[in-house]
Amino acid sequence: MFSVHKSLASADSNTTSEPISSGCEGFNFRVFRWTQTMLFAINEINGRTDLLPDTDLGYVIYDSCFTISKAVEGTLTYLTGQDEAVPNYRCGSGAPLAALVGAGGSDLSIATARILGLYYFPQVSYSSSCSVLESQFQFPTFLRTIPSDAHQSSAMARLVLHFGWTWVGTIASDDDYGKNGIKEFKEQVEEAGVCISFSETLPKGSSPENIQKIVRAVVESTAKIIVVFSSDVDLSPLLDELLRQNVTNRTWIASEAWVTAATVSRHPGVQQMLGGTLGFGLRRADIPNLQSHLLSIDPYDHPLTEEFWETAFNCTLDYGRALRNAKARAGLCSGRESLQHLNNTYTDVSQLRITYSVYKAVYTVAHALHNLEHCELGKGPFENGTCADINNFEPWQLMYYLKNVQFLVPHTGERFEFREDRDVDGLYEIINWQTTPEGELSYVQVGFYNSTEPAESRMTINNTSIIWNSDIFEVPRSV
Ligand code: TCR
Repeated sequence: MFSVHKSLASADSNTTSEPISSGCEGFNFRVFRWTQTMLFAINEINGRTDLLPDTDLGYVIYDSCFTISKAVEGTLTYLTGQDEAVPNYRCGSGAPLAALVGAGGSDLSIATARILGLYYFPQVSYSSSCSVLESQFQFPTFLRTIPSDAHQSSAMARLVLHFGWTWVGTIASDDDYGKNGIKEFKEQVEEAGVCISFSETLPKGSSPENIQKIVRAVVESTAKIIVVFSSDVDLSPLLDELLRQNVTNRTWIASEAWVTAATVSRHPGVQQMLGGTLGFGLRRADIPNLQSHLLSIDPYDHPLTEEFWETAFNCTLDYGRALRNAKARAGLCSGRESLQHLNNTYTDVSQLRITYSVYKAVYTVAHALHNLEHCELGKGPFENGTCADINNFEPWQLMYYLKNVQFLVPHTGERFEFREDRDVDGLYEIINWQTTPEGELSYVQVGFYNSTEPAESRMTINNTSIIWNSDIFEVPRSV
C-alpha cells in the first residue's frame, strides 16, 4: 500500500445520492518509485533459486492517497479479496494472503494496523516511523524497516543542544508523524533549558489563512532556527509562501521525510532560503539494476503506469479518450517516449533511502515465507513441533517467522533482523544542504547518529564541513 496520490479528489458530502468512494489526485513520482521498487524486489525474489524456490510471490497494489479513509478501505478490500468490507481473507484469491507492506504515513498505518491486528495479520511498514507504533499492545502485528522517530527526536534535540541554540521555532504536520515527532523533540530540549519561540501546525489540504498565520509567526519571531517535522507534501504550500515573501536568513532543521525530497530542494529559487538546512536522513543504499527496472516499465501495464506516463510527459496515451475528455492533456503520447531523458525524481536513484526500506520490507516477508515453507516436521515452532503449510497458513504463523527473520540484504550486505521490540536501530546520516557552483542544492553528509552507541558518542558531527545559510561557515546564533 503506497500513497501514490497526494490527496483525495474533493469528496462530495451531499447526501442526495448514494455516496461513492472518491478518486484521488496529485501524482507522487517519488512514491511511485517506491511502488516499482516493491515490484523489482518481488521479481528478483521470484527469479532466485535459493529463496522461496518453489513458491512465487504475487502482489496487489493499493493506493492509500495520503488519506486514512483510503488506507482503511484498501485494507478491508485486501482482506476480503472483493469489493465488500466483509473480512474473509481465507477465500478471496485462492493463494493465501501473506502480509501488507505499507501503508505510507504513520497516521495511515495506525489505522490499518488496528484492523489487521484484529486478525493477527502481519504488516511490514517501510515509512511509518511514529513512536506510537512501538506499542505491541495496540499494534500486535506491526513491524517496520524504518527506525522509530523516538530516535530522530532525540537526535534533533541533541543537534540543537550541540550548537548551543536556546531559542527555536517549531513547525509540525497535522498528523501523528509531525505531532509526535515535535512533541518528543520539545520535551527533550525544554528540559535542557531551550525556549520555544513558536509552535505551528501545518494544515492538511489547502488553507491559505493558516499558511499566512505560520508565515507571520516565522517572520515576527527572532528565533533563527526552525525545526520542521513534516513530509514534503504538507510542507510545500508553506515554503511556496515563504519564498513568495522572500523570507531568508533562517536555518531549517529537517526531519527525514523532507531532508532529501526533490520536490523541496529542486524547487526553483529555494537556494537562498533553504541553503544551510540540516537534517536527518535514513542511510542511503545502492541497488544495482533498480534503475533499469524503473526505466523499463510499460505504460500500458496498469492504470497507474498509464497515469504515471501521462503525468510525466504531460500527454494523453489514448487517442479516443483525448477526444472524449475535454480535461485530457493536449498532446498525444506514443508510449515510446524516453524515460531516460526525463529529469524526474522517479528515475533518480541517487537517494535510495525509503526506497531501500521498501526493498528490505519485501525481503523480510520473502525470508519469513521461505522459513515457513522449509520448516522441518517435528522441529517446527508450533505445537508438538508442527509446521505451517505454505499453501494454507494462518496469519499468526507467518507472524512468528517475521518476528524471527534474519538475513543479509542483497547488494548492500546489511544484516537485517528486528530487535526484541520489532523495531530497527536508529541510524541516521546528518545531511547539510549546500549550494553547488552550478547554483543547485546538494545533500552533503556532515555527520552520523547511531542510537546503539552510548549516549556521549551517539552523534558525530563535523562542524567545519557544514555550510550554513547565506553560505557562511560560522554557526548561526539563536538566542
Ligand atoms: N515517516 C512518516 C512518513 C514519511 C514520508 C517519508 C513520506 C517518512 N519519510 C518520505 C514521504 C517521503 C517517515 C510517517 O508518517 O511516519
